[in-house]
Amino acid sequence: MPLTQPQHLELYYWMQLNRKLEDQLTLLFRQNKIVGGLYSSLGQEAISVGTAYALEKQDWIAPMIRNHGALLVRGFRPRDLMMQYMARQGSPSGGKDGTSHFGDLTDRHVVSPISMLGDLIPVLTGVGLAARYLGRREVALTWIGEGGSSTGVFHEGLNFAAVQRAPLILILENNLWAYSTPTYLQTALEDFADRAKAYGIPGVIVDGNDVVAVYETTRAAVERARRGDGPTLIEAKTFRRKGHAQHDPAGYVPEWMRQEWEAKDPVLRYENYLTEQKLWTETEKQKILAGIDRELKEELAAAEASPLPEPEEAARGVYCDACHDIRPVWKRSPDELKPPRQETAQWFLDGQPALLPIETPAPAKQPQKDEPVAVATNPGHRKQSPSPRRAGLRVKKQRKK
Ligand SMILES: Cc1ncc(C[n+]2csc(CCOP(=O)(O)OP(=O)(O)O)c2C)c(N)n1
Repeated sequence: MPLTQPQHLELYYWMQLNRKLEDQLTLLFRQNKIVGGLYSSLGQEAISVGTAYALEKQDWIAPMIRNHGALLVRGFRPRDLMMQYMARQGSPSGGKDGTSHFGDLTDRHVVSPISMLGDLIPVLTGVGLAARYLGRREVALTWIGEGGSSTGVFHEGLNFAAVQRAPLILILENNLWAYSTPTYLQTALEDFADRAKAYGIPGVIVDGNDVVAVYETTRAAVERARRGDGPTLIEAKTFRRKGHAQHDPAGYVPEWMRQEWEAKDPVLRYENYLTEQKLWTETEKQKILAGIDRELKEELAAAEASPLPEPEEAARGVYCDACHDIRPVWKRSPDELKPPRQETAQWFLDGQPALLPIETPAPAKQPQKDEPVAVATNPGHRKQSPSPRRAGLRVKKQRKK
């Protein structure tokens, strides 16, 4: 369904909130109020916002360091991020973490980031599969940089998601730099979307600086995943306009490249689009911008009012001392949800197979006299390779009786 006019304006609001919040966080960093690193998504706002906006409330995300916009779309407030970076008591992690390691499994369906690049892929695959086991049509989405796509777990995770037709969407943010490593030293591929071919899933390329294109591409992948047709890898082409984090001046990035991408700024581009398509007036634009400035002022005041945590807090929650309930919440009977004890699981929920049906290929027809016979008898091979010779199998003549 195409975006309505209010939805177009909402997208603009989220992109500007993402950008202006990060401007504010940069000021806090310069004032020495931020504990630890600060990562910027300048120039990548259309990806975080457009992808998260394509999801429904029941869906799941797991953000990475450049996905502040997605956290905002999912319902975290600017003060949550400000307090988190300033390690204040009121932050989602109670002041225990300086970056974005927090989530909300109950209401917002946000899985906390994992710093080890790629590890969120199998985790979110598991989240999607768990939803399917529970009979819920929920989609799981996570992001990875082009650098992170060279880890082993990226490939293991995506392969597993593909073969299980998990409702997973993986957004590969190709911002041309993984810390100081350019893409041409990262892979011999031209397009990272081509990684999908190895797993038999669609690999789609989208202009990551075009929020409407990002939204529409993600929406199509969401619908596909919800139908049960499996994962999609979306490569969003963009550029990292700042260094890896605040401490990195990124002197290794050529000036021409920086300038070229500044001209493609996603927020400016979207402003021009809204004007050309007559989707807003100057008054509406100014109202949105003034509202964001007001909102951020209030959010900052609330965040700064939160104290630092008590020192004793550091010792709490290191080991779980029954501090929280970690028992599973069974919405359905455990017997129904645990796989049955048998070698080949045929497990049904609501009349539908909970695991992918195991398709046993039909037995091969009896060979005629003098017809070559494939020695390798893996039925899977036979199913996919009509000609044993073409598939590289050893063939031998059947012995005459
Ligand atoms: C498995 C693993 N290796 C190395 C790192 C250290 N590290 C953190 S971010 C980063 C660069 C990531 O680049 P990319 O995936 O392209 O994402 P970007 O920072 O460009 O958004 C590296 C090497 C890590 N966190 N995990």
